[in-house]
Amino acid sequence: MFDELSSIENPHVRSWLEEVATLTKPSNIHICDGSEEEKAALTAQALDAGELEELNKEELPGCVLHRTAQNDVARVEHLTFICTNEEKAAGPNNNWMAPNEAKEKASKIFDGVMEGRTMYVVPYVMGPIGSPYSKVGVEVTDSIYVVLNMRIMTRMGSRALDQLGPDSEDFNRGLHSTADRNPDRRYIMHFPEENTIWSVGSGYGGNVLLSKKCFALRIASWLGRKEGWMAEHMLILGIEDPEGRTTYVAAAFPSACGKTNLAMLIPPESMKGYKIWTVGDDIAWMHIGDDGRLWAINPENGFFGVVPGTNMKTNPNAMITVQKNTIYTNVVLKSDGTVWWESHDDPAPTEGALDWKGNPWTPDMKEEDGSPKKGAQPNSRFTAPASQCPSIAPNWEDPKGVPISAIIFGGRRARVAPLVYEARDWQHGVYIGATMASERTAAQYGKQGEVRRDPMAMLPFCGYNMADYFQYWLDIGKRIPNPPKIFHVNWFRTDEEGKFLWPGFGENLRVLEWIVDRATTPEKTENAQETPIGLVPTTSSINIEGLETTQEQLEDLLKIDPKEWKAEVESQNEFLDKFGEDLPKEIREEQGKLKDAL
Ligand code: OXD
Ligand code: MN
Repeated sequence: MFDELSSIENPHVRSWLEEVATLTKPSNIHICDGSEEEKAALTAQALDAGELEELNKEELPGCVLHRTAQNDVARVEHLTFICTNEEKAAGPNNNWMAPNEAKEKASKIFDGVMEGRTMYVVPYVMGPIGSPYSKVGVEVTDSIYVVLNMRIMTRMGSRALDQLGPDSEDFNRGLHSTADRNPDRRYIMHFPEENTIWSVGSGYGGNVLLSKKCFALRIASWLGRKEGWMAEHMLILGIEDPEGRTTYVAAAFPSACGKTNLAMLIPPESMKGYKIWTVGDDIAWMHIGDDGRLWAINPENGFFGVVPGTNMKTNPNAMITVQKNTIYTNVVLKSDGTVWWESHDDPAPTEGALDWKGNPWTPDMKEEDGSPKKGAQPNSRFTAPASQCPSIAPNWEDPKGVPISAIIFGGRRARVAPLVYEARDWQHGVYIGATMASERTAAQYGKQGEVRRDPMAMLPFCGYNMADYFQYWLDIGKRIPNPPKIFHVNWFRTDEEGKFLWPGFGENLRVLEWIVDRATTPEKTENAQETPIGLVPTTSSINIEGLETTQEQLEDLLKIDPKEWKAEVESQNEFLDKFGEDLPKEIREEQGKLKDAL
């Protein structure tokens, strides 16, 4: 029926594509091969259509700008659904819709949605080509912007169909249409029982690059539990010490808490001989290796990073990464064809610039409420190839991944959580991850000081009942003969006046140094002390030489205030109680131990 599809050998892929084409009724079908010629042709077409704008060829070779619709600039958690047969499988942490109801609802929007348009078929691999831990997906979309982003974020094209093989059914089926971008007809639906995703009505990355949050986290977390591995919202980095030994850690922080910056950290002057190797900045897929350790791959091929706040101080490696072959979304366009955003190293353009909406913009402009009018959308993004990052690990595409010695959880807390502490054991670590939280600050969104629980940074991304997810963490911990040590960090602790106590950025390596020391030399005991919340560094074991941080400030950074912690334990219940009887008893057990110790 669809001649273009006859070149696809795998009958399961072909019949699913026929089904999708029958529903969406495209005028053309294009099967992406991933070639340079294809990229050039699609880019030219998008430039012609005004979907992309070319940037300054000398300053930013191979870079383009895209502007989304103004009502379509972020992930939409309230329109994101887990569609399982049983409602309980989705849990109180997800919106649920019955699969039949979801398909009926979305089919009405998908019906004929590609009439007069081209349906792009994007086969892709998550993970290094040929890795036993990689997985194949096929995304169908009517957006060239999506195709070009997927080309950076995944290993896309013919090689994905080669990796899948002629008759495997093990691939993610992702259907996307930008449709009319009407928020009332926007749905991000996941069918984990069918390894399927339907996304309609949005053109924003997190909703439409189905490989990323939808497949690599929501669906993959489900598959991982079924198949005995873990899909986590974690960066992966290697810390090479002056002796040339590299230790790998994985770290989970809520969105917009600096994962990309930490993944690309540049050691401070005072720590010569150290080097940070970036393996991934957002997602880790982890398996138990033959040697009994936990091994991680980065399933992605690029970075989809938040732009504002990125500069030569916060993240020089990211700045270098985005100088070529990068898709910028919703940033300021300067008159010379280069780009700008809030807190860029260069001063704001005073003439001839266009804001993210495409309107003339100058930095003195004000919103109706008198606040400064931002030129770049606060969630504006860069999409850039990971291979361009100066700190990319030489082994980042090793099919077996890298061995993880430590898992680090973190949040943004003005008080309560110390700079760093270590879990006594895996079960205690799961409790620390399960009760992870971040405060919204004035500079962020929502009510200042409000605490949002975001267990393992997976609250928006866990594709099933989080009570079962905690249980899975507890269970898999017992199956890892040599599990990573678990830590918690907080770079954001403030003093009485609200000033940050810790310098952050490159200096965070001083904390990583302690973590590595703890994780790799368990026989050492003099560098940590037992407290009710876990093991906290002794004040002499965090190196503050050369910092302005005083010994008193370090003591404040490491202080455990029993009063604050008692309130913290109580406040955890508001979240934990949601899971009722399903919450693993071990979580309550750890909570009880903490309460008693306080
Ligand atoms: C992201 C997120 O885009 O976590 O990585 O929201
Ligand atoms: Mn993320």
